Formats: sequence, C-alpha cells, structure tokens
Amino acid sequence: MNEATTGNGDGSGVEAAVSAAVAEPPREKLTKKAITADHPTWCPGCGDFAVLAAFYKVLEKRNLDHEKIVTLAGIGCSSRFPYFVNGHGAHYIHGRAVPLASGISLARPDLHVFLFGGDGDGFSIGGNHLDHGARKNINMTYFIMDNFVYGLTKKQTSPTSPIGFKSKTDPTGAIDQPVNPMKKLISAGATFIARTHATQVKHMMEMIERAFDHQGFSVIECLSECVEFFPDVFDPADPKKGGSFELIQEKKWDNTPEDELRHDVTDELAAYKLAQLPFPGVFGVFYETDRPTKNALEKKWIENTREKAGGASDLELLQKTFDRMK
Ligand SMILES: Cc1ncc(C[n+]2csc(CCOP(=O)(O)OP(=O)(O)O)c2C)c(N)n1
Ligand code: SF4
Ligand SMILES: [Mg+2]
Repeated sequence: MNEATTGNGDGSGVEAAVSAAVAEPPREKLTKKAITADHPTWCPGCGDFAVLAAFYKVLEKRNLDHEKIVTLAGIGCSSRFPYFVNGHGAHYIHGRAVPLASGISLARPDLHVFLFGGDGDGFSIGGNHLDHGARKNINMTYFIMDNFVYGLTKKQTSPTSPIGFKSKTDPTGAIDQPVNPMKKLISAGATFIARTHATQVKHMMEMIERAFDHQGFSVIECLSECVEFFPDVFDPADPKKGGSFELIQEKKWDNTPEDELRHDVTDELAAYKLAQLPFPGVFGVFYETDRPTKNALEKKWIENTREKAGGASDLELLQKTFDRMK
C-alpha cells in the first residue's frame, strides 16, 4: 500500500495524501555538467577517456534520474571510473565489484547499476565473481576496459595479454594461453555480451545503450589502449591507424538470401564461432538471450513467502527465520 494514503487516526494520513497529490516540480534535464565529478587522472591519450565521454553522453541522452545512477568498480586505472561520475558509486576491492553490485541490484532494483573495470579486475582476480554474476543473471551493466595489461601496477601480464607480450612478470614474453573474453562470458551464462573499441565512440554508445536496455547481466568488452604500457596494440581494429573495425551483421529476419549469412544473436554456437575469429576479431553484439533475472526470481520467492506467512512484514519474516534457528 502507498504509505502516503495510510491513515494513522491522527490526521497525518490526510496531510500525507494532500502532499502526495501536489505534483513534483519538473526535473531539470540531466547534463554532462551535472554528472561530471573529479578531473580524470588517466595518462594523456589513455583509451579510458573516450569510454568516460561515451558514458556521459549515454546518461545525458537517456536523461536518467540523477539519484538513480550508481557506478561501481574494483581496482585498476579503469576502475577509477566512479571517481569521475557524479552519482552514487564506490571504488571497491580489486575484483569484487560484481558481488557488491549484486547486493545493490537485488536490494534496490530501482537503481541503474553500472560497473566499470579492467581485464585484470574482471578476468583474473574477479573471474570467479564474473562467472557467478553471469549465471545468476543479476541485473547490471558491466563495462570491461580491456587493455591486455595491468596498467595501474605498471605493466604485468594480464589474463588477456597475448603470448609473447614482454612485461615485468614475463620479461622474456608471456607463455600462457590468454582468456578469450567472449568465450568466457558465453560459457559463464551472461545474457547480453558485446564487444567494442574505445576509438569508436558512436559504437560504444550504442553497445552501452543496448546493454542498459537488456534485463539481466549484460557485459561489454571494450578494447581500450594503455598508451603507457601497451601502445598501439589495438591499431589493427582502428581505421584511423590503418586497421579495420569489422562490425557483426545482425540478422534482420527479412527473409532475404543475404539474411541467411547474418548473425543470429540468440544462437550461442554462432556466438562461439565469432569468438574464435583471430585478433582483432569482430565488434557488436555476440549474444543476447532472455532468461529470468535473479532479481525477478528472488522477488517472486519473497512475495510467495510473505503470502504464506499471512502478509508478514520484512521484520516479521526475519524474526520467524531467527525463531526457527532457536
Ligand atoms: C587483492 C589485490 N591484489 C592485487 C592488487 C594489486 N593490483 C591493483 S590493480 C591490479 C591490476 C589492474 O589491472 P586491470 O584490472 O587490467 O586494470 P588497468 O589498470 O589495466 O585498467 C593489481 C594486480 C590489489 N590492489 N589488490
Ligand atoms: S597506465 Fe595505461 S591504463 Fe593506466 S592511465 Fe596510463 S595509459 Fe591508461
Ligand atoms: Mg588492464
């Protein structure tokens, strides 16, 4: 029941009903100025600047309620992101942004939960959390700024560093098979998976918007260059540097012969095939499926439990649980 119309027998219910009837003043449009916080501290030329610019543009375009925006991150250069967004946020523990975001998303489904972080944060120390957030399909939008290196700690091999990459941890060149982010995310059970490049701002914005519109665990891998410790590595996908930014052609379901060759984003095996393509691969939406979110399943479960308990309050339900433990 709406609390504003609940009578307390002392007239306060009437007052509340009257104040609820008064229309809220029109909201000011969300501007870049309003969402810009600290001055970004990345190295000049770092790819992460463009990601931040694309994110500001999406927030402005969608005109989200300012107090509903949450940005969360682990640790890393890319994970400094929440400092630069004026909204709720946390620069949390290395690799632990997903569990923090899971709690926030489940407890406050009205908030827009965005996560930002690096390849180390997401695929190394946080790899396990990523898997479980994905399989549980907890509603959030996770943007992974993949630079193939640990930037903040000054050039160690990361889980996505290619074989042969010389770093402080592999002075003679990396020898371990790198993680393929798309394959990992498909097998983990993420329900929206896309790939983009920090030099392609329009494409980044499109991917962020589509991920945001998706209900469930949505992830975008973005190739974002570390100009300091792994320069030029993403040039093969940058048309301005002689590379080619090859887009995934999605099926239009228009019954044309051309459409036969286009990608069906709901086809998991087709997504794996795209993920197998050699570097720099293709860009766009690899996979999208509709599966109930944990948010929805948990809500239903709580409602059923409450109904069985005769409409008990949260506190009463908790007390009943404690009583059972006695
Ligand atoms: C528990 C823990 N282990 C290790 C570190 C050190 N550390 C901080 S950031 C980082 C890796 C950052 O790499 P990445 O996530 O790729 O972000 P980038 O800086 O490249 O954007 C490491 C190993 C830490 N802060 N906490
Ligand atoms: S070290 Fe690399 S990732 Fe970190 S801010 Fe500098 S360019 Fe960006
Ligand atoms: Mg990195």
